[in-house]
Amino acid sequence: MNRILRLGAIITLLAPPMQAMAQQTSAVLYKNPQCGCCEGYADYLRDNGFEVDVKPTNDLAEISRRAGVPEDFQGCHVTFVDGYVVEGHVPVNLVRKLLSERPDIAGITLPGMPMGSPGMGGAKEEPFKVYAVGQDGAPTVYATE
Ligand SMILES: [Cu+2]
Repeated sequence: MNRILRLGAIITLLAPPMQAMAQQTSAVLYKNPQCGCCEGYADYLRDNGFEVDVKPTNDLAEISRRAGVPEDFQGCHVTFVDGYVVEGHVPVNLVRKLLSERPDIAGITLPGMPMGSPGMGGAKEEPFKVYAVGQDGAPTVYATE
């Protein structure tokens, strides 16, 4: 009896961390069928512990626009993660910041395909300007790095 109780206590203690370890943050990434750097970004997220479902589509601009990312601020792929939209080659520390702080915005975007950004390759030429989208009014700078 005593032993069973103790075993129960051990299982109760162990259960929450084991669950947390098993739960990866899952993401859905839409990309143009031909886009290679988009696959690079999906792999980058996977390397950083995300579970990524890649969905090729020819309606990328429309999906992004509907998610709250204006045309001028779009990247080459759009990722939906934990209730937010993450557009383009956004560095993962900013994705984590977004998901932990949970601001009242639709998400963040790194417009275009800046050289040296995650999944793009090449040498970084200038600081990455990541914008917050889906608030009232135009996108604002979320972070520069
Ligand atoms: Cu790209």
